[in-house]
Amino acid sequence: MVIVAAANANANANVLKMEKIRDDIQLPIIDLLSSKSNRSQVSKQIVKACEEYGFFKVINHGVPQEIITQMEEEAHNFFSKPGSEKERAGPANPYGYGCKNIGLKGDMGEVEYLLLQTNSPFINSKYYISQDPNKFRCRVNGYVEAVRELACEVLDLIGEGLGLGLGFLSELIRDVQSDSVLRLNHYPACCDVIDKSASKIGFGEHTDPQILTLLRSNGVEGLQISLEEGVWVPVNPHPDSGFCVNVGDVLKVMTNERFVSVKHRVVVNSYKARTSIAYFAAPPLHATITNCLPDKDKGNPIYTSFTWGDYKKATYTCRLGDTRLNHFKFH
Ligand code: GA4
Repeated sequence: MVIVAAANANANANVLKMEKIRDDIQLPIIDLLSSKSNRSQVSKQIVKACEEYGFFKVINHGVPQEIITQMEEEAHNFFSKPGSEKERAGPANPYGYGCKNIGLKGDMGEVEYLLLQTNSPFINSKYYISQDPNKFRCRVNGYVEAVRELACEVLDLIGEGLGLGLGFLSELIRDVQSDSVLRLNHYPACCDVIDKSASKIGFGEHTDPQILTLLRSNGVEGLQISLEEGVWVPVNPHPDSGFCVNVGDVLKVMTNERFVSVKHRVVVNSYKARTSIAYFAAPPLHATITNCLPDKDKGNPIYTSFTWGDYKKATYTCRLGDTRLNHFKFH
């Protein structure tokens, strides 16, 4: 374990606090190929990972490499454009291009990004996003369809492990009105970081509001998760080019806190730029979010019922690092 004095995870604050870095903890790796022969075992492994870490990696995920490569190429082409051209796709309000500003409440980080709605086929076809908007749109749609399938498979395995009805969770994101989002992030290499421990914050600590997140990176480290306050576990990119999957706040509520949605952040400490692509699987705005565990496991509900639209609105009125779910707790 390494102890470092680091800038507060909130990139706006100039506070130094002691942090512990645990690089001895490894996230569970789930081989989805083995679910073909032993589905119930894999579903148990995933449920356990969601309970203990809220994070896990998947390999043999079935998303074709060609689709991934094409999406990565589009991300690379976009971030290589001159700033003035990228700015034309902004501001991210909440969709579009953003540089350093995160959300609507003044959070900042060493990141530029493109936030795309996945259920609106026309919004991603602007020429300032790509010289060839049709190709861009096709590739984004191809990637979104493939990762949605993967998210559905993971949610079906979770549903089986929890004893929920067939397709109960996955149909929320298969819905044509699903409010899922695709995010392309680019963390430029921070050459002014001399001391490796004095990390700059690329994206400050937060939980993801949605159901499930599927993340890929270009193999450059930076993602860290916090399993306990002030302790950060680096998530090293998997050599088998897998996806990192994490539980969002909505799934935490639906499982009445049996699953954890864990705070994570990205630090910029490398001479190599990090690019990542995140798919945030969300329900339709009108979907009601409530404890959905079978009666025998239900327990006393911790949260009030709310719609995804209510919760999304609340997330945008909060700062990045706020524990937004507290507003929806029974007192
Ligand atoms: C975190 C997860 C997703 O990246 C995101 C982010 C969103 C944004 O960047 O616009 C938020 C953040 C995220 C949570 C709190 C609010 C909203 C920035 C922010 C300060 C797209 C999302 O859905 O919530």
